[in-house]
Amino acid sequence: MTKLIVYGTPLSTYVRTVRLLLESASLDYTLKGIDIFNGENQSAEYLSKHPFGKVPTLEVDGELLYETTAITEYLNIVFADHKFSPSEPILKARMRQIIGIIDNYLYAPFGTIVIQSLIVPSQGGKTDSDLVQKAVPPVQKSLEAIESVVVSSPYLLGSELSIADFYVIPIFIYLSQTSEFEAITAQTPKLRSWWDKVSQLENVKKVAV
Ligand SMILES: N[C@@H](CCC(=O)N[C@@H](CS)C(=O)NCC(=O)O)C(=O)O
Repeated sequence: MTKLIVYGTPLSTYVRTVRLLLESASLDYTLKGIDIFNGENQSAEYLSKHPFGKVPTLEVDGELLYETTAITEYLNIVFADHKFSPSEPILKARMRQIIGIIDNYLYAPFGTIVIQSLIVPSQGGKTDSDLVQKAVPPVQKSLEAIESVVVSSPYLLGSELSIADFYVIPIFIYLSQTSEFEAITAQTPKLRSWWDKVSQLENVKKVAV
C-alpha cells in the first residue's frame, strides 16, 4: 500500500490545503510535524527535503514532492480519480486562477493580518494596527476577485468540492477569527454564505485544530 507522509506545521494554510484533499479523499497519511515557528524548517534535515524550507512537503513511497499546487494536483490525479478538479475547461481554469490569486496577491497581506491580529497578541505582544490597516485592502481586493469568478453552488466551482475550496478554506479559518472579518468580506456575500456552509464540514473542523 502506498505510504503518504505530509511534512509540515498543522497551523500552516498550505499544509491544511493538502490535508483537506487527503481527508476528503479518505486517504491514509501520516503528518510529521515540522515547526516553522522554531526554525525546524531551516534545519539541514528538512532542507534536504525542501530546499526552500517551506511547508508542506509530501513523501510518496520515498519520493519527495513540494509546492502545494504540484502536491494537490498529483494526489487528485493518482488517488482521487480527478474528483477534486472540475472537468469543464473554464472551471478548471478558474480553479487555477483562484490558486494564482491566493499565491501571488493574497497570501502576503493575509499573512500580515494573521500575524498581527492573531499570533502577536496570543504571544503577549501588541498588534501593529497600521500594518493591519495596510493589509486589509489587498486582501479585500483578492477576495473580491475570487468572488467574481466563483459559482458557489454550494462549493466554489459547483456541486463538488475542488482544490479551489481546499485553498480558500484555510484562509477563511484564520480570517473568520479576526475582528477585520466583517469588513474584509462585506463585498463578498457569495464567499460569506459559502463559508457558513463549508465551515460546518467535519474535515474542515478536523484540519482547523
Ligand atoms: N509556494 C509554497 C508556499 C508554502 C508556504 O509559504 N508555506 C509557509 C507556511 S503556510 C511556510 O512554509 N512558511 C515558513 C517560512 O516561510 O519560513 C507552496 O505552495 O507550498
